[in-house]
Amino acid sequence: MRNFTTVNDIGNLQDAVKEAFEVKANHFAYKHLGENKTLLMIFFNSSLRTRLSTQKAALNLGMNVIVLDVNQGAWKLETERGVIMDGDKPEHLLEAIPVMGCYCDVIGVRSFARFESKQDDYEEKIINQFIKYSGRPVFSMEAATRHPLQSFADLITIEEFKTVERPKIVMTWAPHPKALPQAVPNSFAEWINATGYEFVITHPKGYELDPQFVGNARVEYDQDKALAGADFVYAKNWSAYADPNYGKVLSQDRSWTVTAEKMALTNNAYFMHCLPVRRNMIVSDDVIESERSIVIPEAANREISAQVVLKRILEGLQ
Ligand code: AN0
Ligand code: CP
Repeated sequence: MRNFTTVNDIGNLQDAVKEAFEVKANHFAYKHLGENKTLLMIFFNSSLRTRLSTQKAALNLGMNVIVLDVNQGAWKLETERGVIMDGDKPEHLLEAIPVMGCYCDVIGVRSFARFESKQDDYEEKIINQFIKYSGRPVFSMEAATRHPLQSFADLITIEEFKTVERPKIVMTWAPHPKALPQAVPNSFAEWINATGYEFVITHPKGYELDPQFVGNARVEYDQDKALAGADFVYAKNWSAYADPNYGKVLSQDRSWTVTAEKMALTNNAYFMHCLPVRRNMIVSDDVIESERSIVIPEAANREISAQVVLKRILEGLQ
């Protein structure tokens, strides 16, 4: 594997999940693969899980790790070409990227949607420049439109907990006070569509996702109907995708919060969320604390998804 930004980069999903279970059974089986190789993790945005789990995965593989928080201590970066740089940004991404590439073997990038230009976000302008100009394999730690390490961990978790061959998975929008990217729901949809499981997406009108991610999923505007018989409930907030409201919060309707009443409509479903989660906005305290909440094993699997991806990238470098 060279770069990892979408489900297409992972190849056969069953093989990837099998490899994940092997890695999980023995975290240190490949501890020499990363010897004398350096991972550089670049964060344009905050992170708890991605930061820790990806570092841990790299350490399990024997890699050295450097972490750069671009907004804390590095020069502010201009990202547009042609700008007269007389403002507050002393360095251009077009120098910064190849320079960063000089000091490492593999690069992970976190760069959320900025909501300044839908076209720039959906063309993945930032991470694609890393791929083009760094000279190194690049993987997404959540880019503008996708969060594939999260979706891979979500799939591993579903495979661990499912009790039927073809579970019903419901992804529900839930309210949040601030505008969040569509990356997590886009990516989750892309990965679940690739499994062929029964998949329903539910959200208020106006929160339709990009059709390329919705794919063959059933869209149901009535949350109660969507939840009926669900085996897994995947909650997430996202901002509007459709024009003219791209990146806007259209509703904070708390009747969409995942409560015990809502979970009672399901087939005793497991509750999932990528975290961080705002309690009593997205999900009630009792649901996230319940026995059916698998948010912690889901987060634990972030180490596994990152390790499979890093392992495959390192194998490509041998
Ligand atoms: C981010 C998002 O919704 O994309 C990261 C989730 C992993 N969430 C927040 O900014 C709260
Ligand atoms: N789920 C996830 O990516 O969490 P962080 O934003 O804390 O990395």
